[in-house]
Amino acid sequence: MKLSIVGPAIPNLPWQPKPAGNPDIIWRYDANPIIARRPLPRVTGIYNSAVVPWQKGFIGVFRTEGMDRMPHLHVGRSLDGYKFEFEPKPISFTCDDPEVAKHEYAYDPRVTLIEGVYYVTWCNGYHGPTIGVARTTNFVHFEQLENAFLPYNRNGVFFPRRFGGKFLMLSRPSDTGHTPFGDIFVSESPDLTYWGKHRHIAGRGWPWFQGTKIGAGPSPIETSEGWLLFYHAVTTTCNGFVYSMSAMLLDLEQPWKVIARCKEALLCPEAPYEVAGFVPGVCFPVGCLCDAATGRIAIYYGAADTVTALCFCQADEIVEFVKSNSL
Ligand code: BMA
Repeated sequence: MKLSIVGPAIPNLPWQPKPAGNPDIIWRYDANPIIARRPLPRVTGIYNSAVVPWQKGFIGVFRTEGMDRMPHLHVGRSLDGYKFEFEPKPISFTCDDPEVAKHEYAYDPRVTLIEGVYYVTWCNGYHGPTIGVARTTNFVHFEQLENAFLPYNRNGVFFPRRFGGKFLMLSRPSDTGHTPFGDIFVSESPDLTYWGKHRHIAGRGWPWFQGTKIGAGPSPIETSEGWLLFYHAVTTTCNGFVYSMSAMLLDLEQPWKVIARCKEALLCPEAPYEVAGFVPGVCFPVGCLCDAATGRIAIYYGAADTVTALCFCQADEIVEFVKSNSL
């Protein structure tokens, strides 16, 4: 299969080849975690965060968690994609409507470049979790737009292009708590204010690794075989939820149609930093860099709701694997 990818070449992508003899499709960076505990004064962890190419390096929106355990969003910058420096203060959004500007907390940000503008989506506390939306062109000024959906919703993720002039966003309707259910839907908007045409994409279910809930990870990657979507898949054990990572392929023009969906997890919590932390047993993919020239993919994921880690895969290998190991 000769796979082509729509997106930028990222020659300085963080990358480590798969170790010889490793049978996995996704492999971990050997110096994980890249963002360890206590990354800023009075911050207990940075995890579940998004990174994009920026000038000669990288920039991102990061989820911090303070000593009060409240999550906020901070800008972080990096030359090499491994080592980040963080703004000590949370992002201060400008917003025309004081009602929309009220937010109680912000977590799990995604960043998507659409037509030269960076859109940030996150889980926004507005009478319960919903999807906050903001845009920026410089990562200094952020304009907050309408919340995309009614509470309760999480894991709002834009597609990186419009479809017939409309924006498309993935999301996962939820509840106010830790949500023992969850499927992935897509919704469209002509103007980022009004959202509709909600379509079901994929549900939780068989087999067990995704029996409880699933949610979109980073923005889907456009490939000649379909949109490659990494997602978190949750199972319930006698000790609570366990979050793994898997992938599916969506139709290029009607992305609510699933072309193939992997029948197993591609990354399960097993490294020490994934199984020990504030919430043991969590691999939560949120940011992704894909070098269109080589098909190399680097995924930023939160580990154990405590630290940020990196893993890698090759686009053609993962697409082939998902297609030949589909449900
Ligand atoms: C989800 C979100 C994520 C978190 C995960 C595991 O509901 O809160 O931010 O990583 O639970 O605790």
